Amino acid sequence: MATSNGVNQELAKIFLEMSEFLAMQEAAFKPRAYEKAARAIEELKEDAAEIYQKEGLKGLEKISGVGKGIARRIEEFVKTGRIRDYERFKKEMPVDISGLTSIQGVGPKTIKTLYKKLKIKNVKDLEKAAKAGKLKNLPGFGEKIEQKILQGIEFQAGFHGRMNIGLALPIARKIIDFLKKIPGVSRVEVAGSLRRWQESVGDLDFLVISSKSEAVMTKFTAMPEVEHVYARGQTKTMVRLSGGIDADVRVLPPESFGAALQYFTGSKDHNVELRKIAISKKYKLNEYGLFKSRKLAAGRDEKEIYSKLGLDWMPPELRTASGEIEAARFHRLPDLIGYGDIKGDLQIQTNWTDGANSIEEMAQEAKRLGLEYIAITDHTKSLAITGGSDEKKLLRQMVIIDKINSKLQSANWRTNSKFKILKGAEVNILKDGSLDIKDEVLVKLDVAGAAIHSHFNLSEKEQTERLIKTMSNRHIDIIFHPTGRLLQKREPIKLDFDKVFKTAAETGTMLEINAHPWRLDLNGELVRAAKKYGVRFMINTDAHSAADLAYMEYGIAQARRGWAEKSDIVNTLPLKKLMELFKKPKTGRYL
Ligand code: DGT
Ligand code: CA
Ligand code: CA
Ligand code: ZN
Repeated sequence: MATSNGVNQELAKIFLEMSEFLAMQEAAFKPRAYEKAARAIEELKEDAAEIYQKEGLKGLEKISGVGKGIARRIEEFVKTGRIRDYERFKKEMPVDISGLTSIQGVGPKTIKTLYKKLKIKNVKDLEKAAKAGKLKNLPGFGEKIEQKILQGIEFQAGFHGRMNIGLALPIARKIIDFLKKIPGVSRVEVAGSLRRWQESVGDLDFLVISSKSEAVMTKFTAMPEVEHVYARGQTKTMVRLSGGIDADVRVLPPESFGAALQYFTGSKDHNVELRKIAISKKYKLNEYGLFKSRKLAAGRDEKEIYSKLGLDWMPPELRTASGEIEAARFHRLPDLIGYGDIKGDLQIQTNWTDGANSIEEMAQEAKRLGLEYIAITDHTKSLAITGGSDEKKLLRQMVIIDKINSKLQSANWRTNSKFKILKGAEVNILKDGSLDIKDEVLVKLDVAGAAIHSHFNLSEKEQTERLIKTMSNRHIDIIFHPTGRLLQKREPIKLDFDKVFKTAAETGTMLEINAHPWRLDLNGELVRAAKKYGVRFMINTDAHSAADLAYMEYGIAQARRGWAEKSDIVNTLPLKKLMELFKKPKTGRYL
């Protein structure tokens, strides 16, 4: 989880913007270096200023991704509160870089042209210019790009006010911990879309049992994160948090807590179906309880409410009004994969390409998290901006992984544990579905994943044929982040999912449930559709730093929203079983 460390956050933001400024100047390697440093500093557990005060420049250089030049800039920031190079950039081009780059199709070079030619500084200026038709005449632009930029702006506006789950969950957890410490509080839960693990949330809904409601409201509204208090009452208070999201707190008596938890977890549609069942059984159901002729029949416990209505209790991830109530009535709910069931992470980037940490560091953190294995899957050569591996570099990496594994083995023997690093790659899929790494090298990998990182705008037919061709390669074990979407930034590629899922099952290719909170790809809905074809999945974090390995839970949540059971997810297998599976020819892996 990212820390809320102020200096680190500020430095990370500056370095990220510097990387964009440097990219505008078409500096060859520098932008990537600044981006990596930004990522490493953002996820640093200690305060960069403290590191500098204790250990000086040497201490800063120990941070992965931080070299001499960047260390000196951190020093400058700690001493003077500013970085002159950054301020020079900002003066030359006073634009809202992070706002503008968040629009699909707008990169550093575009921003430079937009500013130089039209003085566009932010998304609002950009929208105005695009609507006035001023972009199409710029060098290298044209009608199509103007339309694409407008679409990108509209696409982003569609998310207005909703927050990605990867940002919302850490905030909610912090508030839960805070509320739990208030004297008199005996229980705290978050309900709503967050409890259902929806990919974005509109607001946070906290439910509290406390003997002293006044104290809860006073402490809650005085939290440093609270930016504005909309309304404050005895049982309900509504605020706006500095992260830009609203939060409600309700203080409840224990005898109706279960009813409130059920009601405020939703979804609305699920509740509507539930209420219909209640009415058919002559009950009345609301957030205070389940009543029969004014008498409370159930309320303290969520399970009790479902049970009185003749239903099995179901995890919140399933409550989407899409058949779960019917399944609960006939005791046919799936036995969902659990949050502790994953044994290994099979998509991990390292500092061999665009990751922040070394192979050893990633292994160490994975081991600490209790995993049994990881696969190193750095990008391949046609993704040049990441420094992707060619065949020679991949073979070199395999030798190094063997060495690290034999070191690990002796450590395993001493500590009576097991941990193994598998050799993998995230092979780039070319426009026609062929790959940028030769089969004779792919065959040497333990796990070969393939992914689309370019040509996102092909037609559905072309895109589907492209993926089918990749899946037909007998060395490709899995398709990573199959739709390529980036939440609030890039739409999924167009695919004929029936054909894709059918081919996955026929060829024995696994599909990824990418756990990165900005991807969640496949998402729950697609997982459920794919499962009907018998598709098997892997849940991976796509970690680009050691801290990212914690993203696994977001992927598990999507799997659960897709009704997936443990047996549907291949990386719930212990290492030995997984390797046995991968030794089989692909077509035998679904049997
Ligand atoms: P969000 O905040 O937009 O991400 O989505 P939710 O699901 O958290 O919705 P929210 O915060 O408006 O309300 C929390 C839950 O309260 C919702 O999931 C179901 C319940 N609820 C709210 N309003 C109604 C309503 O008018 N009818 C019913 N049946 N349930 C409601
Ligand atoms: Ca909500
Ligand atoms: Ca709400
Ligand atoms: Zn990728």
